[in-house]
Amino acid sequence: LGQQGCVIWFTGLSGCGKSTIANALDAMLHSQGRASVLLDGDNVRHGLCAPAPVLAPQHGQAFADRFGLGFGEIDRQENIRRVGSVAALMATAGLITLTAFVSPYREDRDRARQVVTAAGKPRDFIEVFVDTPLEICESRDPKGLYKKARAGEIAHFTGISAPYEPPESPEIRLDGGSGLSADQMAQQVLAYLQA
Ligand code: GGZ
Repeated sequence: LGQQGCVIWFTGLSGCGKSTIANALDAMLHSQGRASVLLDGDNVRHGLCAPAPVLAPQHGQAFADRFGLGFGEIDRQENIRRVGSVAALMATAGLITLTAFVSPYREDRDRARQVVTAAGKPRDFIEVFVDTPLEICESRDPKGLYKKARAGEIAHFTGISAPYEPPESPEIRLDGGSGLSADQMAQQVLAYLQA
């Protein structure tokens, strides 16, 4: 009865393709009648982890300074902690939970893995490293963020002025430099899930 939940944790640089691949996988799962949900920077960072400028009008500066998240190391740590915790709850409820965050720190991803597997089984956390070379991500630059980061207009930008720690043993590594489409890479993840 029902389906077993799990967390499929995408990690990689800004512009590596993780959101696009996760969206494609989400659509494939839906078309198979499976209950899935996608958490990514675009939805979570405007709500659960809204930044200080968003929170300040409603809650005041003191509240925003305490709970609003940016991109410094501690802020990312807290972003990933919240996402890991919510993802564990969703997986426990039976959802195939896809998360697409840069999640640059190994320790934070490992902690998310612990939270998810403590609530379920070891195989419930599937780390997917979208391994796209920085030069490719930077050449895409859909939001012009790399350009701004190079110009020093954005601080702590992953790959430019902040670190990215690649996973050492992800369940799945997708080669973002291979020329495969997002759909093809989503298929690779789907094949893993089906196996
Ligand atoms: C990295 C940043 C930054 C900095 C804004 N560094 O390409 P995008 O735009 O859509 O994806 C990036 C997103 C990263 O948010 P996450 O919540 O995934 O980050 S983390 O997991 O590290 O907490 C990028 C945009 O936000 N962005 N400033 N300084 N990416």
